[in-house]
Amino acid sequence: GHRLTWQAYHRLNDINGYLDYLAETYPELCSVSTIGSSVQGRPIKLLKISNGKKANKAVWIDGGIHAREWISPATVTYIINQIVLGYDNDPLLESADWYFAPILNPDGYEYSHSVDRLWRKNRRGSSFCAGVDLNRNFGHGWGGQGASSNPCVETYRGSGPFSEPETAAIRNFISSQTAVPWKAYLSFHSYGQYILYPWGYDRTLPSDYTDLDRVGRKAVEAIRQAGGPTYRLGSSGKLLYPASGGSDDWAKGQMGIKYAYTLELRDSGRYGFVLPAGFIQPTAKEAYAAVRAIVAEI
Ligand code: 0X9
Ligand code: ZN
Repeated sequence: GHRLTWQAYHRLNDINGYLDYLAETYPELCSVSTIGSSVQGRPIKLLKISNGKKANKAVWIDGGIHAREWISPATVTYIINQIVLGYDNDPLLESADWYFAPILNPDGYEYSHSVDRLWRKNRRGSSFCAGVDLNRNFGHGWGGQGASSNPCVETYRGSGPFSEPETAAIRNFISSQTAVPWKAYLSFHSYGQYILYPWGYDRTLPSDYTDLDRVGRKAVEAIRQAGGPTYRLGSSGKLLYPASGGSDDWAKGQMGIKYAYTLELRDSGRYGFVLPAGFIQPTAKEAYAAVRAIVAEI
């Protein structure tokens, strides 16, 4: 294992090597496991950061659901680094058990590095109309608006809910941890600078949306305090567009994790998905501020 730089976008093996490095270097605090395998057999790795205190709240953070959104895994690993280095003597960090899956779509991520920079889906199937949009494949309202039944489309939902090993891996892991008191589910995407909460499958709001809005406002404020741009806040279905089968809807609707958010990182369209590496550090820094603000409130 080895460290990362956050001055360049790293390949899957380097990111997985970084997780191994943390588990080797901080064995009391960090542990790595593999929660599943991709269509092409690549491991989906999970890093847990915990001091073992029973009263801790549990926070899930994932990245890399969409292959081309490289700022997402870069930001998630940056947040991991900040938490590990700052863990001792920071009551906010110590009050949580942290679960990180930085790259949920490893096949697509590698494909976007080696073949097609703008690849989005996983790598199900062969060259002709390959791939399932993993963020249309989760099982809450699967098959509804904003998801396609056509494999040739960028938002192809798959043959059924959790048909893909990548979405099944996270479903199996989170639903197996029945004793874990999940409080937040945070999924990092790009781009657009949004903090989104359920529902995404249509324009309705959850009954407790005022809580999600209040905590989301703290995150928006923290990003601005950290020197970042003003992120927009709202429900996915109303602020962005209705899109069914998303991970956030599943986390809230099926797993009962109250504070479920999708964070759309920088930028607002100048570079879009092809955000230059020089933006990794400012983007990740403001995202870490947002995570702290959310965890402080829940
Ligand atoms: O469309 C998506 O999957 C997300 N935007 S992205 O540009 N990263 O593809 C937004 C997902 C919001 N959540 C739900 N629709 N459930
Ligand atoms: Zn995305």
